[in-house]
This record gives sequence, structure tokens and C-alpha cells, in this order.
Amino acid sequence: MNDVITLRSAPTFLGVAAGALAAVLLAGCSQGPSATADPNAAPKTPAGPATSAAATATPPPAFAGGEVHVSLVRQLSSGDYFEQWLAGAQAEAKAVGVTLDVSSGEGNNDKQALNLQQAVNQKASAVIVDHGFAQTIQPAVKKAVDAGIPVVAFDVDPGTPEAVTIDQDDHKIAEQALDALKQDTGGKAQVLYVYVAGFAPLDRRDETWTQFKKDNPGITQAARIGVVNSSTAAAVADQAKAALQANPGVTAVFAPYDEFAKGAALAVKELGLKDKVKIYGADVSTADIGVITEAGSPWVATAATDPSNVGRIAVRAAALLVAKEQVDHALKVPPALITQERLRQGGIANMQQLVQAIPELSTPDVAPVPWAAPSTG
Ligand code: SR1
Repeated sequence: MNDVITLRSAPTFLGVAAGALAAVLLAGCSQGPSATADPNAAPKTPAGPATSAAATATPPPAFAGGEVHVSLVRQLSSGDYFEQWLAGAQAEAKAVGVTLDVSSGEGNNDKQALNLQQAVNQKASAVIVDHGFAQTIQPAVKKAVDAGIPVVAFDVDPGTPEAVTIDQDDHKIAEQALDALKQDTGGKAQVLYVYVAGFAPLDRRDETWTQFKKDNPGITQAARIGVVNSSTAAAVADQAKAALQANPGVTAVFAPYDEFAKGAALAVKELGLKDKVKIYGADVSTADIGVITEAGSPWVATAATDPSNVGRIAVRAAALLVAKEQVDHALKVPPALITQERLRQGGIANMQQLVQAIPELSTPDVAPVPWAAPSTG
């Protein structure tokens, strides 16, 4: 397989002492609820992320023997979002006892489709398809399903109800960021919009933006820019500089992907517009928190999940499918609005502190694996 990084680790089945009796008692139990926690609710406790019960079942033999290979087939791997997501997936793979074989198309859809085909040929125990374009991944997804290989699809339409799909409630992400924009601008603003069509999460956020403009005639799109590649932030910075110079009436940027928002922030700062133009973004990372909270930063709000948590959920869903356990087939991970004000007031400087402040960003009860203790953080 191209560009495969293999994480091979001994399963860490914490708390499995309950053993066979617990396994018998649990047999047939259904899995936990979808991610439905209200991300805007007041933090439950300042003590740390939400946790649920320890592992209560004996792992199926294949998991104990290290024979379960899950192929993670990615379209993109560079950037904070994708790096954090992978770290979460790798940690969860270790916790549930699977070997995670990772490939990336590095933005090349054909390469991703080939990697997926290769995972099917190699009879992976399950595949996780991470991003990609529907038309390029669906033929290989069909082959996986026909071969009896379970499929989890994150942020891409697998084209089959057999697959478990995961998304971050992208309409909500856009709604939270745009509500902040509307509140700050009093419902009147010329907006620079950053978008690239074809990526399912960006397309869903775009649906919300399209409706939002209709509902709020005082908010107009002055210009649209966008590029996704291995140096998205730098490319967007160049485009944003030109667009801001050509459209001096712009007072807000809607940039619903953190690489877009970072690029926009660079452009606004370089043009000396930080007191006039504010940025409303999506996603969060420790580096993003640094950009948002630095003195004079124009990036004032971002709507986000914890990407590491989403990666964990994807691996748990794949493990459950391999074990023929029940799992909800349409998992939505709820985002939270994170404002510059909240980060500064809370002295939040990294993801660990953010998840402590907003425990709803951690969702160990989504697709819980009965034989592994929930891993968070
Ligand atoms: C190029 S698509 C980028 C988005 O994918 C994930 O959904 C992240 O939220 C990111 O914004």
C-alpha cells in the first residue's frame, strides 16, 4: 500500500477483569446514544473531560490476538485538523486492540481511490474512508461492501447505507460561526467568503451560508476565494490579500476551515486591517488557539469539535462493525462555538485546557466499545 504508516501495538484492555461473566451479561446489549450533548451547555465540571464506565467485557478473540487490521484511507493528511484526527485514531486503535494501516492520497483523489482498492484487495478487517470525493471513492466502497468488509465514512458520502457515516454537524458549525458574525456586525456586513466545492463538510457549510444570506439581506458576499492543497493557509493568505484590497468595504471573513481562517488572519494582519476586519472560522487546535488569542488577532470566533475525539469515534465504529456489535449508522459529533473572548478570559492556551473547559467536546459514549476503557484527551 502506498504511504502506509502502521501502528502496531499490543492491545491495552484496561479493566477487563470482569471477564466472561460480564461478557455474557452484555451480549446483545445495544450501543450507546448518538452524540447529542448540547455543546453550548455550561461545563459540567471543571475537573476534566467526560468519561464513562471502564471496560466491562472480554475482547473478541481476534482483537485479543492482534489480528484486526483497519485501513484508514485518507484524502488529506497535512494541517492541524488532520494531524489531530490521526492522533486520536491511533490512540483509540491501541485502546481497542486493532492495527491501523494509514494511507493518504495527499489531495490526489485517484491516489486515494487506489489506496482504497488496495485495502479491499488486502482484505482489511474494516476500512475507514476519511474525506474524498464521492465519485472517486464510491466504486471502491461498493467493492468493500460486496466483499463483506465493513466501511466507516467520515466527511464523505459512501453511496451505500451499509456504511457507518460520521460528520461534525456541518450545518451547525456554519450556523454557530455565522450567528457570531451576525451578532458582532449587527446584521450588516460585506463578507469575504472562503470555500472550495466538492468537500462534503464544506458543501454542507456552504448550504447554511447560502440560506443565511437569504435570511439576512444586510449581510452580503463581496467576494469568494478558496484553495485546498498541501499549503492551504499560505495560498488562502495570498488570495485574501488580493480580495481585501479589491473590496475595501469588507468587514468580515467567513472562513469555515481552520487553514482558511489562518490564511485570512495572515492577510488581515499584513494589510493592517485587524481593527476593521474580523474572521469567523471553523475547527480548533492548539496552534489555532495561539492565533486566535494573540494580541490584536482578527480571528474572533471558531465553531469546532475536538478532531482527536472524532478520530477516536471512527476507530471505535470500525471495531464495533468488525465485532458485529450494534452501532448507529449516522453518527454526528456536535460542535461548540469557541470565541476569542472565552479563550482569553479562561486563560485557555491548548486543546487539553479547551476540552477541560468544554467537556462536551469529548464524547466517549458515542459508539462505545464494551471491551475497552474509553480513551479521551
Ligand atoms: C477540506 S475539508 C476541511 C474540513 O474537514 C473537516 O470536516 C474539518 O472540519 C475541516 O474544516
